[in-house]
Amino acid sequence: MPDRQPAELAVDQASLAMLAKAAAEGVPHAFARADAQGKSCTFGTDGVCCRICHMGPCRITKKSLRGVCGADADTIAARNLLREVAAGAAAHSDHGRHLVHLLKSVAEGHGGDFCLRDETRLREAARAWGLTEQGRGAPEVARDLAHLFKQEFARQEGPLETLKLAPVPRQGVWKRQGLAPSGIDRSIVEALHRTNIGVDHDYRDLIRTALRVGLADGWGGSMIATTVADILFGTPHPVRGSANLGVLEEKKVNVLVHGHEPALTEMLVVAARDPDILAAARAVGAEGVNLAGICCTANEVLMRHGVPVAGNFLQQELALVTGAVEMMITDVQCCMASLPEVAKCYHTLVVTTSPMAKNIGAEALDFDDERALDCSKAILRKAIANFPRRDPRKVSIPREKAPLVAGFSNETIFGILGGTFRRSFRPLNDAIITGRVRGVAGIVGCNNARGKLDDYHLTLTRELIKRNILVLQTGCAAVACAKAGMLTPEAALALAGPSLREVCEAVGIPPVLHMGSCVDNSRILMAATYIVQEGGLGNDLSEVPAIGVAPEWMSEKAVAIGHYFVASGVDVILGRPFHTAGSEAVTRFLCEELQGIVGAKFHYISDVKQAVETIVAHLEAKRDALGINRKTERKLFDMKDRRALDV
Ligand code: SF4
Ligand code: MSK
Repeated sequence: MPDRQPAELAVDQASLAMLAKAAAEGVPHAFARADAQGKSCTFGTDGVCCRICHMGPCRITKKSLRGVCGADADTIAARNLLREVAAGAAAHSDHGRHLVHLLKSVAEGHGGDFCLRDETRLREAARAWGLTEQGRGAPEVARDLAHLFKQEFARQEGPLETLKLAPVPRQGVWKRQGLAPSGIDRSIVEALHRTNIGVDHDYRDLIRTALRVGLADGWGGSMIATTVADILFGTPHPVRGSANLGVLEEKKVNVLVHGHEPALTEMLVVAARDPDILAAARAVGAEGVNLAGICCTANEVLMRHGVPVAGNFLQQELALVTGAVEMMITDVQCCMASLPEVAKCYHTLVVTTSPMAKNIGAEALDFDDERALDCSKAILRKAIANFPRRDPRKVSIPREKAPLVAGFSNETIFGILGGTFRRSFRPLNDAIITGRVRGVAGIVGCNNARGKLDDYHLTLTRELIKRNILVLQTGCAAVACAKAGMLTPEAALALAGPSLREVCEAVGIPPVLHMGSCVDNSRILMAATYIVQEGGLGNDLSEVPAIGVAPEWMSEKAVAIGHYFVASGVDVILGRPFHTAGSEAVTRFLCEELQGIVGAKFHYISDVKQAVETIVAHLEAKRDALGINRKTERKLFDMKDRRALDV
């Protein structure tokens, strides 16, 4: 059991109750394992342990300043960081690739139960990527778009087409600095090549490569994943939902979806409402099937269907501790290896549906895109058959669940701000220019078992909206705020500063906007781009009063996200540092010198108060540079002035 006191582990009562239950029932979990790990090895934390070849592992110490091959702390720390970025970019981008394959299948008429749900988004995307769509059928356009996207993965020469979505001056920075990536796959492969023993030893070059790979993720793989998901499953619009472990239902068959890929889950949503499935549930004494989610698969189906969210990353085991989950369906990314072990303490079945994400103790189920609905029904029938095995003595579902509003895609924000016929970001730009909104903060990323679940996310979000800063969120950060009730317009407006509240009430948006899953950080890139394109707030992303924050991050994907934000000209605050402390040069390059290369840099800030001060100072400095903080004197015109007007 954890060494830390319960109050040091989590903020929300539901998690604390399940941690207490787990302790009483001897169920393992991440918080206890984090404490059992003890203090992390400083060679690893400092990034100066190298396992790249078998003359090592080598560790850099005061006595031994180089590894066997001669690599020093700077090379080793930068190589390790680049490998993390490559792995994170690979995860997001492979997710995008799977969706592109599905788009192609649907366009060619063998996508089974899937369809092109959002033709408007399809045509907009086709135009954005320079394809002709007018006068052509949707399947034909979709086939061409799928082909173009596949080429983006395979491209061997020239920059990614998708970079053209960025503001032109930013494209110029990438070109001048040699940061524009070619094919997504090629960028990742090159990163692995460069970090082999005996290749790239210049930490500056390695970090520049990390920025390039990050761009291949953010503007490439992730952008493609978001776009195709919208085309296939629908672009999100505001939708009501609820979050926290209290969404589980005592009288229903509880099925949790967990991971990141939305395709199967889309069909599970349909299958869970099927009359045959409901009848099967009733036949075993349940009142129905309750589908809920964990992590970003949850965010995907929340954004599109209002499916309730049971929790974020660190609640995946705690959800099973309720004893009320018949089945957890995992796909890819962030699904803990421990799930089958926790499930064994109850009656829960853990199944995997991705051929690349198997787990000992979990049943691997086939999921065939062409028979998606049938597969989904078969999976649900298995969960239903497990309901009679539930042990009522072990069931305890926390009462906590909070209402929320999610679904803020850019397409929706355009509509809300400008109306159907004059879709525009103008009201937001005007609010920033007049100072009623001081700027925009994207608060994103994971939970980390080394810290206190949700604490940094919630404190930071509260403090920023109080200071009239609009907050955009994705991933587990958004779920943290959802659980705290901060994703309802009413609650968040009550916490917002007076001028932010006034703007939000006038245009009809909440001060904290849930924009989706972790691949949907691409939506935040595009939001910043639309602000630039709307005019009045600079010509490049680096001029916009905006900042990215990953308070409780843990995943390599977050490392990649940080790099594409910074490479796009947006500063990033990390609540815990990268593993680079063993190299002053690498840390200085990331946290100071990148400013001169891409116009943005990283900040390592573990103290939330300091983060708030840094964010406010950063946004105000951007405002000063734009000249929008200057007070212009109001002059009342008299008749003489009016006559002098040359109209
Ligand atoms: Fe050691 Fe160099 Fe091999 Fe790394 S690459 S393990 S530093 S010899
Ligand atoms: S799920 S990557 S813990 S945000 Fe996207 Fe959450 Fe981070 Fe996984």
